[in-house]
Amino acid sequence: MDLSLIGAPTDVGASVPGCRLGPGGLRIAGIGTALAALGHDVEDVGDLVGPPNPRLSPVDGYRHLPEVTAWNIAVRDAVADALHRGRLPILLGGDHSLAVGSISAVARHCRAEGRRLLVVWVDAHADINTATMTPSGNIHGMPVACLLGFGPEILTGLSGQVPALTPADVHQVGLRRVDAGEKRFLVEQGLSVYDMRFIDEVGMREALRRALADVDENTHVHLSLDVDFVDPAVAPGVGTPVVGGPTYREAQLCMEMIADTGRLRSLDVVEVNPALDVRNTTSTLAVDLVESLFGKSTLLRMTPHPSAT
Ligand code: DIR
Ligand code: MN
Ligand code: MN
Ligand code: MN
Repeated sequence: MDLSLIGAPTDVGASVPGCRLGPGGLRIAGIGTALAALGHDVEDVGDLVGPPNPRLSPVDGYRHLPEVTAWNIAVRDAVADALHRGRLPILLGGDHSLAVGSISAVARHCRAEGRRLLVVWVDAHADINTATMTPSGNIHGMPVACLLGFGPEILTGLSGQVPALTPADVHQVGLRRVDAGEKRFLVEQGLSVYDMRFIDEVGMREALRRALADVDENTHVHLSLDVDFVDPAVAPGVGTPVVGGPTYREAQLCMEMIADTGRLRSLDVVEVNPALDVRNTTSTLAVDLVESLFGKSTLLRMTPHPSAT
């Protein structure tokens, strides 16, 4: 496949700084060479440019809304450009607020091409806060709400249509810290959520089997990978770690099952925080996961793997 790496070195959507260093950490961990070694054509468009992190308090429920907006417009346009050129965009974040711009570009692209979009959102958090529910004002806790049409117009409208997504388009996996308002809102909106309790009791395999059940030839799968999805024992370099996450192998199985669909067409890798990391462990883990997404497997195998059906 023809892949485009897009760096977005910012943490304006978070309150813990450091994920602005994510693109550098991921490149040093070898994301480009690893994908090229799997046989892909890899283009690195470099880092997008945007405003610095002013480290201010929230205003009307949003921290740094002008800065988050500027970064998201840059991300949307870069992702749209890659898709327009027939390439598969890989957003190197940066904080998770950037998924608003990334997925808005993908949603617009799918609308224009008549494709069905399915977003797999893997995260410790639901990221479905609104200005009135948020405990922090951090917009990286709000991208799902924005994409579903709940948020500031400047962000909800980035795809050219509000909402960019409907709840049926989103499947969340790995949740284990959901704020009180988010719990109600997830139910109200009817999102499909495979939380850690589900993964404990039923398993990662069944979570992904259900999340991917209606993927067909016309489906564009987008994976939004917040690295705090993985247990912090394995992925320590994140701003908001939550114990009790998937093991290395559970996370890999999730990636492998997405790869097996053959329909992954865009990706966000976000919330890698090298400033909090240990010897670039978290970027290295993220590269391992991305390798699985793009075809690395232990054994030679058919795609989809016969056991996946
Ligand atoms: C918390 C933390 N739910 C908030 N969110 C995220 O501030 O809204 N941390 N996404 O990564
Ligand atoms: Mn997130
Ligand atoms: Mn998270
Ligand atoms: Mn569905």
